[in-house]
Amino acid sequence: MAEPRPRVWLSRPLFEDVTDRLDEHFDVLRTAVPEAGVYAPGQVASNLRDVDGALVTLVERIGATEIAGAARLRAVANVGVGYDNLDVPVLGSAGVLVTNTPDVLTETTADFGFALLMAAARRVTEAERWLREGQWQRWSFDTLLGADLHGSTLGILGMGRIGQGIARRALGFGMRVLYHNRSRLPEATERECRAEHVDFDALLANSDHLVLVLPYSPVTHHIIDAAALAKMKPTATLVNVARGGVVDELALADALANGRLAAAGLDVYEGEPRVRPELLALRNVVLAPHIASASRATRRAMVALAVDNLIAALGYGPRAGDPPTPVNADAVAGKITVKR
Ligand code: 8YV
Repeated sequence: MAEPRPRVWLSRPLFEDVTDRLDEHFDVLRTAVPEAGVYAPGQVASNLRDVDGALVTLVERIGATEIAGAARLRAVANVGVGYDNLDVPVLGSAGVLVTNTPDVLTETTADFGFALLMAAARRVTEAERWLREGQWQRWSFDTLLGADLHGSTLGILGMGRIGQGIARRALGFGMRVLYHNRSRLPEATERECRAEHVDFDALLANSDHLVLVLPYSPVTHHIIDAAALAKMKPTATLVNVARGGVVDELALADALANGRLAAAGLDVYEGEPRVRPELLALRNVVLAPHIASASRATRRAMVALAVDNLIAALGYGPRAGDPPTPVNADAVAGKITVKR
């Protein structure tokens, strides 16, 4: 008798023509996204109970509680380079392979980091709102003055692939680039990005514009807090395309409201999709709903990579047993059974 097909959970509709490839190998459980947009932990747990794999986005949080009854689960493919929604150590010790989608979104995310930076520094959304409110007749020579990018100093906190993409873009604007990272980059990469490694305090003090691109973890939680903001120039711009949790948003709102920071551009928030009223009330912050990777081509590429990962992680397809971008391959080494 033929072996039953593995079952996988697809947590939400993505690009159907891309995710349909899962049906070639698996029985796919497609669930309706709750009205709130987010599954409750109990719903995640029940959707994981009888499946061998899952393809999820950062909105689905999976840890010990969610996998407690998931005896068959062997792989979770995350659509995103960040995977702070997944408790990787817990999943690894349960023998579950985690994969993510790096590289395919690097340039698109770097583009958007720059878009937010320009919009915040040059007050683009604030200016549009002012115009739409019919205030143009009040124009004076110093209306909506912003900060230049060209010739300024750009700080980058977190110098991975996306950080380097932002540094390369800054070269075209004639900016001086400083960065801070857990580990210093190889000299050749520093030369290519014309980026100078500095300590955290020097980065804060010397940046005219600071872009956050570092991974979120307990170590980076609220790394930009009131004390860090106080070390920045009051004329500076802060951009966050990392995770909301790296910034103490109340401290940020306070600094923006009280002239201790000129402007901010945010794509990510602590507790998304909720945005703090303190931020919503401000004019000098550009707010985007977590869309840094959201170009048509890139979002498709992310889903395609996640599908490839899941098929391979469960032992099927041309890369059976060798998913392209594993996160915790060591934790499950030798445990993937190749089917074909
Ligand atoms: C996506 C992201 O919005 O890749 C990441 O880590 O934050 C974004 O690219 C997200 O992953 C969609 O699930």
